[in-house]
Amino acid sequence: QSPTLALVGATGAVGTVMIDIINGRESVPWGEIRLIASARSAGKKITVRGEELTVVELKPEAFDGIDVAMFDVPDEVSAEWAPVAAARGAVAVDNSGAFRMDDEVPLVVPEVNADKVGNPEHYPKGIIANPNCTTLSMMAALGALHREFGLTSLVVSSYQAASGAGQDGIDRLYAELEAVAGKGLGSKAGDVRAALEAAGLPVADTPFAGTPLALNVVPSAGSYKGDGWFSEELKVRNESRKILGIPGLKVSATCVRVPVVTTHSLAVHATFEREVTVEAAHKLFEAQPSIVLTDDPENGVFPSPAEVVGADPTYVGRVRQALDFPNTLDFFVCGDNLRKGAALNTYEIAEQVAAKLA
Ligand code: 2RA
Repeated sequence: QSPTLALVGATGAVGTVMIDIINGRESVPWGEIRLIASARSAGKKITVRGEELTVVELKPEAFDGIDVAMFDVPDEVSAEWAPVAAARGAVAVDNSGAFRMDDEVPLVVPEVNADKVGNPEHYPKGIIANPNCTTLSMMAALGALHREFGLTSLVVSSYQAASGAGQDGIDRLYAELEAVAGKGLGSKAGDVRAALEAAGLPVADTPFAGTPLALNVVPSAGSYKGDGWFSEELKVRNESRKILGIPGLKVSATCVRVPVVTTHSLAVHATFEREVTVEAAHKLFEAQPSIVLTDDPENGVFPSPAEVVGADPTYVGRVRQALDFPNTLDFFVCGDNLRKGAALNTYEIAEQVAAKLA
């Protein structure tokens, strides 16, 4: 009998992309697919693979008969409900931050550590976690390089899209762009903020740390964690170490929000134990099906978010040998934060679990 799948958070921003991914698959391993959401969205009809499904309310019974339950909901909802799904016999694949650093919960990127999905002993709580989209965006590339050359340290700057802050982030960016367009702003400190205030868009209300995002960049992502660090930067450090299996990996990240709708970019400075060349890195990237190498800077060929959004692979370019650091490469990656960064990786984990159940 084919395994059954539940999608919790079916009507949210990532849940919607998830349904798009399921509908776009040539074939799926699933028998029943069940859509689950809060009471507010229960009763909605959504077409999945040609069949109109009714969204059911998030309740313990909603997990009865389910083999794999994907969660695309806020941390506190996952923290409460993923264990309920697991107790009812499902393997919960969770895209929230609730379990990522739990020692009994593997943090999985199939290209890097698919072995963690192979055996239920690896997920004793019945929960598998999906990484944060910022970390995820560089993992396929770093995993390939680490296997060959042994990663020892990582310095990362992110350029994160507004949709990382959810639908509110997208709506806010569009509203700000509309309010500032065609006014010749951006050459006097405070003029963008003043224009937003005048347009009835006070910056105090934004998901971007009380700072305009239009015509600007904002060096603040996630919540402030003390000692100068934001949560997003600590996630990059902790999650990279866990996924790559390098507990002592030296990592320093600066996470910055930019006025891009969807697709996170990262400038990566990675140092290895062994000598690494651009040619060898190119070969590894070309051999990795989930990476597209776009690296001909002289002719203007490099990844950029507006050209990558909506695509499944990670785009890698600007690969170069760091001039003053031995065994070190600098490169630039772009990945759709709602697809590989969230829905797609979660779905790929679910597919791998299904293959083991079959
Ligand atoms: C962000 N990484 O971009 C977060 C979303 N999970 O804000």
